[in-house]
Amino acid sequence: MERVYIGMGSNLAAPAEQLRSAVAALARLPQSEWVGVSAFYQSDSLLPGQPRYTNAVAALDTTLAPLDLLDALQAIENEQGRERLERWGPRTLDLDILLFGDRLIDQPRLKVPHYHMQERAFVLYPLAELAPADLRLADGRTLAELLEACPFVGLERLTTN
Ligand code: A4P
Ligand code: MG
Repeated sequence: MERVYIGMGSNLAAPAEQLRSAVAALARLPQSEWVGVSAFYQSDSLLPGQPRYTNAVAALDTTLAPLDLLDALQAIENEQGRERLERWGPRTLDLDILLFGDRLIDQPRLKVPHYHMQERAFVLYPLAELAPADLRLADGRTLAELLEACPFVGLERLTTN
């Protein structure tokens, strides 16, 4: 079993509802054991002019191969009505593999750790609810160090999931 962290984001069609459905779908993945989900957080889109996002991080233990997990996540995105009209466009559901055990993956379809996660408050703060502070990312920095360099600005932690 390897511990996998999955970043979830939605900014269309009742985002919190989208994340709740995604949690239910992730908990049913084959060859996998559910670990848990962070609180939900709201923040403005990185791209101006888009609706606000709701984000969270989920953790599971899996024996799925990385590309099989990616296929399963994309199937869940598609089931929840994701239309890929433009890259970075608004979306009903985005599921990103943030970390996969301690693997470094650099394939055309899959790069792990997920790029830019080191700087994104809407990834790091929910991740910190599930992962140990001494978790080391690929570049050798710990989660605690990344959080220190990433102010909790513009994030709103919701009290109910
Ligand atoms: N891919 C490569 N590596 C991975 C990985 N680790 N996990 C490939 C998942 N997929 C990975 O993804 C495009 C391709 O990336 C996939 O086909 C897969 O093979 P996508 O989900 O279709 O495209 P995207 O989501 O538009 O791109 P991306 O790069 O995931 O977008 P970002 O950078 O996540 O930006 N603001 C806030 N507040 N919260 C957000 O969540 N998200 C975005 C989207 C912009 N602003 C945001 C947020
Ligand atoms: Mg994505």
